[in-house]
Amino acid sequence: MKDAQPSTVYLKDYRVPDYLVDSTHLHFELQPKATLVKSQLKIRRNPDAGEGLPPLLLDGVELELLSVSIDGQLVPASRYRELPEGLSIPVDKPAFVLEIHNRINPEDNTSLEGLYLSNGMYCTQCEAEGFRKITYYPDRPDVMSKFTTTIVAPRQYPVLLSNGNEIERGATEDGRQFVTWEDPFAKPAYLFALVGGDLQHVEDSYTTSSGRKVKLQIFTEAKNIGKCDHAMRSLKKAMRWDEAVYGREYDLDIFMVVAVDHFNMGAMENKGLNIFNSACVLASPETATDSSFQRIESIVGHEYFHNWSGNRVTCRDWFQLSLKEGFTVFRDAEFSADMNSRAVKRIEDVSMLRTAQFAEDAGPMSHPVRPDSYMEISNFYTLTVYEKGAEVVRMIHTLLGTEGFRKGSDLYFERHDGQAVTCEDFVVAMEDANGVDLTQFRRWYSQAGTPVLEVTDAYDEVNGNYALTVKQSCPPTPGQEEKLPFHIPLAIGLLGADGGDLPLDTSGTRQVVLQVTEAEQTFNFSGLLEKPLPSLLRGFSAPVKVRYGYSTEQLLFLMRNDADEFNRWDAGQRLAFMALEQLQQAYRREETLKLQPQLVEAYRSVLQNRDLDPALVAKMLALPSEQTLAEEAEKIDAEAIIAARRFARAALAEALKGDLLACYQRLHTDKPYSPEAADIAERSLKNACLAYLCVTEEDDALALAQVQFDSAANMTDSAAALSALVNHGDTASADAALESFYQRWQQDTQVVELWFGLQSSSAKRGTLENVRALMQHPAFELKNPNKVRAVIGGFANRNFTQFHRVDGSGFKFVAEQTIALDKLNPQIAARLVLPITRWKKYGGDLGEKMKTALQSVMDSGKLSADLYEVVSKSLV
Ligand code: 0A1
Ligand code: ZN
Repeated sequence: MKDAQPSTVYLKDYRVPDYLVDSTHLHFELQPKATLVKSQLKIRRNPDAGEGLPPLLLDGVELELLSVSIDGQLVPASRYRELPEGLSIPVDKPAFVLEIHNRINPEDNTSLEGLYLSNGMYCTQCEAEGFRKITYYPDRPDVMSKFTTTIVAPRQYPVLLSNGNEIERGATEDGRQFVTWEDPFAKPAYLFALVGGDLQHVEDSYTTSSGRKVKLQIFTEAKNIGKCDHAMRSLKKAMRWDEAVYGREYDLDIFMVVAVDHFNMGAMENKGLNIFNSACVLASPETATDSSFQRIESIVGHEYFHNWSGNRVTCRDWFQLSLKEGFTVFRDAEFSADMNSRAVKRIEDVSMLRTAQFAEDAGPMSHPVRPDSYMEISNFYTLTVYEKGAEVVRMIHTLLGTEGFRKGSDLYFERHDGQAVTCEDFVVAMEDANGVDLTQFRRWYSQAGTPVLEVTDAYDEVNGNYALTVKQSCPPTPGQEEKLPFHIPLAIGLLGADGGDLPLDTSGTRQVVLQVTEAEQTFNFSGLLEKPLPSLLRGFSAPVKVRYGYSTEQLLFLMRNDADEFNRWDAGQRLAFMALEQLQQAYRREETLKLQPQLVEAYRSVLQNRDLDPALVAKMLALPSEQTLAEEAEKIDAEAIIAARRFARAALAEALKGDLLACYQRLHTDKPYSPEAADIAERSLKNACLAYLCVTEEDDALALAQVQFDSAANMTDSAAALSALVNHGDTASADAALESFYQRWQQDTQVVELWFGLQSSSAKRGTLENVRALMQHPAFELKNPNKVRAVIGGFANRNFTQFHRVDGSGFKFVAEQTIALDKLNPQIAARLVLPITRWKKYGGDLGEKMKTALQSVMDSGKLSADLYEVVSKSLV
């Protein structure tokens, strides 16, 4: 925690580094409370930085400095200055070797940045600015250096890992052992990693397209060694995919993955030594659900893909974070789409974007994909930088086509290999390779907010002309009152009365990407023999909101006929949204609630449609979440949202129970488990049916859940049944199921996390009282981010009903926990507080109560920079 008020860093202030580091030799002597770090840096004046020899400024936080030497000569303490955030050393020659010795305390490091201990295992997390918690260094991504690392440790840590290749190992005179690693690729400090522990590993190998044999290893604690196969399979698929789709090969002889229980994020792409949150790498059919299998595949892919998009070509400064993250999320999404159902993957990603990213973009922390200022960079690992950033890359892909995009990425990697570059460099490579001008498109990087497209149309029967008029606007965001028009690729088709796509030109094209570039623009189509129904924004071709006055009948028609599967789903969502709007209004007027019969019939025909991918059916049967409804609302009326959605779900369950049961029974077979896409799809539909059936709270339905719970041979079925019992069963059977589940799985960290999350996010079970009780459970640990996310995060983010209790107790609870957590782990505290920062979107009393809770965080005393930034920006 810093003493002065955190200061703001601006993109416009970027300057090249004064000094470069040609090589970095690190020497660690691991000890829980006093690890000794010796670093030897070959430093040289940066020729691009100007004249003279300014003092050398090194970043360093919470370090105990022992000594400083230059070219073998001890520098007296009176010569250098220790600053609150580092060290300033006078320089009198343009090139020299600097040696620094310092001590750190991994055991007391609960921030999980720098070097820390997790269940007795040493590990590091250096992105974004964690390396400065290890030793004094120019901790910025445009300083790239070749690292060698020696780790010395007592024998109880037999596994000692760092980046690159192992070049030496042996014993020290006092009986400890050491290992030396050398990474041949220059890299910024944020990609450094070290691991030391008593670990087991599984091993495999991969031969790259040019014939290089790469050793693949996944390290875990012994008890988890049986949970590595899926990650290993995913890794090999990712390596093959990157060769096939991007022509990118792996470049070292070894690739290692380590699973760690205490981790702030999902995983980290350290060069040759990826470190993963255990929950994002370990899986077995008995202990992990299908969605974790899929998540692991995508995260393993993501980290692996960073080897090129992030490591070989890295970021110049942290404002460029989306350069690596947006691009890599796009790459991992395409990888997942190729491995599984493309439409379903798109639906999942867009659902998340529409709820959480749109909400972020409309809230107090709204920022462009390339932010222009920050107080604490950790706060900018956001859905905007990652997911919207990926949408921006996807739009470039849409504009250039698959081949054009590949030409652009080839040029980008070739031109910038070994460099630290900017989002601008990425766009320029795309332009240069294709001879296009993306000047206006660049606004996606600099303007925040979600654009809105108002679409109207007119058909002229006499001459067969159809005119589609698109008006774009974008709401103001902090610091950006006015927005210039975006360049928006709008993919559309026009449906005829038979449900097929009409030809849009003489060549018979049936889908076009309209280039929306002006505030208002009309697109004309001629030769249409009938009035078409537009299918807009196919595949969600841009991260925007589209308004078009569809009638219920038109949406039903699109749901049945649209050639674009994504838009079939989307039509269903629009329809459900309209129905839920009506219910909310009726609720506010205290009228009797009644669900539109057309919606029920639409869901019935989806359920009966055996031609559709079952996973798509499952998605189409799901009503928009409460969070989605809240995001769409002008002002959030939590009570009406809860009542409307609960009523609609119950009415659908009641009306469709015959079909739901038939579908459930058809899909509930004793086929052995496999995590293949087709099987996952069937289980997802089956369990969606089970959940709906149990909404009726009828004995027969709950009995199905009980039988499935008692006999499930995989975690997907077991967790789905448990969830049905917890959310809809009577207290006694829910208690019994939860207890037996815990008894069976208490040794398994990942399953216990699931067990926590299932309760805290339950509208019925996850009352504040129960959530507080879960925090007293022996398996809960405030120092472990996964447990915090499962219990407190599950309540604040996924339990709309209990979190929004009218007495405001949910908000107060989140505020209290944020304050407590800030003392241990500022990054996690700054995320946990987010649900109570959106108070302006709530009307009246609830909004006031939320603001009061937020204010109490501000008034609680000295906050970390991370938390201060979020809270202060949300109170204005
Ligand atoms: N680069 C990682 C994300 C990451 C960022 C920060 C971390 O620690 C605070 C950890 C991981 C990724 O995109 O996977
Ligand atoms: Zn990433």
